[in-house]
Amino acid sequence: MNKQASNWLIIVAVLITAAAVAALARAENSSPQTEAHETTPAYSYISAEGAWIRPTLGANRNTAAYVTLMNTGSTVDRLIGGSLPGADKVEVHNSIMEDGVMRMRRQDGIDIPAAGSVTLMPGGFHIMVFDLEAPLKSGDTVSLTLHFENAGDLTVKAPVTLSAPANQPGHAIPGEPASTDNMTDHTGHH
Ligand SMILES: [Cu+2]
Repeated sequence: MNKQASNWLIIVAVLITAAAVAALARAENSSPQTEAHETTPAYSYISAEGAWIRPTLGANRNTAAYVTLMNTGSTVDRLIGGSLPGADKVEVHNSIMEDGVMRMRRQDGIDIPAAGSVTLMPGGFHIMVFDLEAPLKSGDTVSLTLHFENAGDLTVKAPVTLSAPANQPGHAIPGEPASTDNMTDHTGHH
């Protein structure tokens, strides 16, 4: 075999090896999808921590949920809504003090800054849940799905509790009211 022919053989062998490595990499990436992946991405730059939701009070079927949202990405993303099994509607809200009265306003979204985080807590941003089929009781847990403009859907487990769990932002400080939210503000809201 002359030198030129053997050089060609080496090049062909290298190309075949590269193709085989690429095929292997593809095979590893296309592992079978599980149910959970439909709503929760295997990896996302958006993550959530310390979600919780208030129990319903009396005949009221509206409530509010809170969570800390983290963005490890390099661009801003936006929480634009959500869904909860058994709830008619989920909206993004803010609480605003107007003439000494706390009112709630629907928001188009809440920006989660690049490499930053936002904490939803009583008296500020919250996730408003409307018209639940059944009351929520303390001690239960719900699966709350959050819709993000870029990251898509993220489903979090949220315990049903009257105030933020200990060590979570918004946890009531002894001697201070647990919350300034007033759910009755939502009567006639929809
Ligand atoms: Cu609200």
